[in-house]
Amino acid sequence: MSGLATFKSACPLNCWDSCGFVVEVEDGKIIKIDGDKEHPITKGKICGRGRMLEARTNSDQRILYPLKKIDGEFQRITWEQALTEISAKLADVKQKYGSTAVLHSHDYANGGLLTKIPDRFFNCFGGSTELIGSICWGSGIEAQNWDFGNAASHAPEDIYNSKNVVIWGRNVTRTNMHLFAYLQEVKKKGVNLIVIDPIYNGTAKIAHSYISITPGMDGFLAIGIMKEMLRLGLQNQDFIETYTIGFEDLVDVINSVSMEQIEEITNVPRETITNLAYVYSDGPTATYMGLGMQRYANGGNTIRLIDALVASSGNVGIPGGGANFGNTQVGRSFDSAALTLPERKQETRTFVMAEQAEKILTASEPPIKMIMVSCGNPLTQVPNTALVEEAFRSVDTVVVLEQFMTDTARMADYVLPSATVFEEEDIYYSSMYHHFVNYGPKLVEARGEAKSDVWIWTELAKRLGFGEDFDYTREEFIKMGLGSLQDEGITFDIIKEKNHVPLPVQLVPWHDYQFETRSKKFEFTSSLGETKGYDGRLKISYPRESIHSNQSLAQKYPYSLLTIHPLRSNHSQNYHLIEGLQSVKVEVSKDIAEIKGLEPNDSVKVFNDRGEITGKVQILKDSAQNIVCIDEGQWHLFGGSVNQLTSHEVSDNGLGSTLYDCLVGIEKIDE
Ligand SMILES: Nc1nc2c(c(=O)[nH]1)N[C@H]1C(S)=C(S)[C@@H](COP(=O)(O)OP(=O)(O)OC[C@H]3O[C@@H](n4cnc5c(=O)[nH]c(N)nc54)[C@H](O)[C@@H]3O)O[C@H]1N2
Ligand SMILES: Nc1nc2c(c(=O)[nH]1)N[C@H]1C(S)=C(S)[C@@H](COP(=O)(O)OP(=O)(O)OC[C@H]3O[C@@H](n4cnc5c(=O)[nH]c(N)nc54)[C@H](O)[C@@H]3O)O[C@H]1N2
Ligand code: SF4
Ligand SMILES: [Mo]
Repeated sequence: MSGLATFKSACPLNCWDSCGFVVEVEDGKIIKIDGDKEHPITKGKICGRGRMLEARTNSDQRILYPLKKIDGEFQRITWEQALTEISAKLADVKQKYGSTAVLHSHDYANGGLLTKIPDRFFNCFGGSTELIGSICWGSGIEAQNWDFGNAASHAPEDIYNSKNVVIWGRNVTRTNMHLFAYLQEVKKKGVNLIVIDPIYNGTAKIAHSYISITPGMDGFLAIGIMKEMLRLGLQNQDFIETYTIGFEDLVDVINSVSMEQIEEITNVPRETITNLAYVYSDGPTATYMGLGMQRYANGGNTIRLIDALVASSGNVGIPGGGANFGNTQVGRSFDSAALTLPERKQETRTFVMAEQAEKILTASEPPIKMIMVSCGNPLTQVPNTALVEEAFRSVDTVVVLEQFMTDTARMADYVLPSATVFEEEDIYYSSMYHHFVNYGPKLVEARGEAKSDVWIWTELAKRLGFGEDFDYTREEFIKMGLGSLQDEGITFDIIKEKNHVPLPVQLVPWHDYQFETRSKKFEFTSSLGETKGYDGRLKISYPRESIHSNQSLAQKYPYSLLTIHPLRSNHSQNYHLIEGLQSVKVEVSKDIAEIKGLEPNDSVKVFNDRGEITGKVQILKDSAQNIVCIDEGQWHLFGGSVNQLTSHEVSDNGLGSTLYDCLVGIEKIDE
């Protein structure tokens, strides 16, 4: 390609918004990224993380050649050597220990359909140790599977039908900018906007009410609202009687706790709770949950109690309502099985994602002998960094497919250079918010010797004797994944032509009240939970690290550490590229600043039994008490990941993390 040209493309980042792009290319180089005004949801607006993909492609820090660590130093090797050695190691491990001695460690850093290809690779390999659940949203998705049978959100425009909107623990201005645009719009039209969050964030600024809450206690607030609803007779009795099961179990829970206890535990005044009962009964009321509040030991139960509130107030299945958490109907539109060939695996073992380090260290039959990492940076992002590091170091061979020398890549034995979004063709979507799939063409050649992940898995497959399973072009793979969507007119050609195409999902989920649970009803008491060996009832439950559940720990470490998502980086992806991000910022609530005598820019250490991190103080304008907040994603080079402090214990329904369920101490230090 020569000269200047513009093309439509798509953001690949793991984000609520899945934006449409317009990309300028000059002489084979990405020059600029902007929003596609014709995208029906994202409407020409994109965030700085999207724009930074230009720097991520052109940066001189990109990894451009295959690397092998020899005597502790990385040396450039040829692709032939890398692929031959890695495939020989895979074959050897499989032969000696079985294929489950290989772990595929990944997250969801790229929203392209073809990021499912490694699953095809490992299935055809005969199986592997797979990660299940998610440190991101595992407990909430599992909770909604228990309640509704699936996690589905209303289409973005459905917010126009709402009378009230409750933003419950979602940091919309930072993480979900197009929802923020809708909020600004509906607010002008008179919608009542409420924010419930321990931190007074950007969204709280435009809300009619900001309700600060003690972290991890949202389930109690939901119980309080339902208690007031029942006292005042405001619940939707018709919906409860016709379309739900288990309400009587919920009533037992509601009756087991007093309003005084709820006020004390949540630190939300009774009057506010009563007002919320009216808000929920005088709908339609849309609830947009974030992922923060389910990263606690009681996170699944918390989301289930909020679902229960939304359901018992009659806000399920109606325009303008909804218990919006994730939107997995989007991802489920695709034919994953055709792409990943699950029937090909002969053996399998699963580790819950949050627990991968502990499992690596304790696995014996077989032990983990090799780890392949793609689309993830576990040494920074997975909780309990010290344990993750110990686990990864204990394994004979670690191979990382990467674009940059991340903390994880740095400790690998082989690093394979991966192409970036504009260097390969794919289609992109997010199962978090809207239901449009976007087209992303190949716009430039991959730099240096970087290759697409699909190419890397294909070359390894050929050397391991199952090359025929990979003997397809990218286009053929994409068509495979489109599956029956093609019969509904959603073909690859149409996606290419239109750039963004709506998937056939329910725009108002559950409008027919046909739930996907076993009873086909909304389940206050979950049969799926029971099938999995849990008590399927809702319950009273606390975070693992709180004054209510562990008094001595709370005396030793009195402050709640929230480790929320950074504004200018998707997780760890931009810290090395933006100078202003290369230090640790420790935000503290005013009460802590007062007690500890902290001023802005003071140096502090934040610590608990798992680790310690140092940084510079900023004081939160408004928040719940006893809050310390450090953005996640920081690199070891610039002060280190806050996950040095977080716990790898899983949440109550087993598939999520407890990243925010973390008590710490804080002290001023001399610099
Ligand atoms: N800028 C930016 N945007 C992103 C990302 C990013 O890294 N950077 N990552 C993307 C990804 S992968 C995800 S999962 C989403 C996450 O999107 P969000 O869910 O919006 O983000 P989080 O940072 O997880 O936390 C959200 C909010 O939860 C609040 N919170 C924490 N604990 C509690 C609690 O106990 N109760 C209540 N009510 N609130 C609580 C925090 O104060 C914060 O305001 O963002 C996506 N968008
Ligand atoms: N303390 C704390 N920890 C957290 C969170 C938190 O809120 N607090 N949030 C959690 C959440 S919500 C999430 S989703 C996870 C995210 O965890 P990760 O997905 O591991 O985080 P990223 O920093 O996005 O790292 C992804 C890496 O994948 C690489 N990458 C991007 N695209 C590709 C590709 O196409 N191929 C390959 N091979 N590599 C690619 C990037 O260069 C980057 O280094 O972190 C979790 N960790
Ligand atoms: S990171 Fe999210 S908001 Fe930003 S451009 Fe990408 S999809 Fe849009
Ligand atoms: Mo996430």
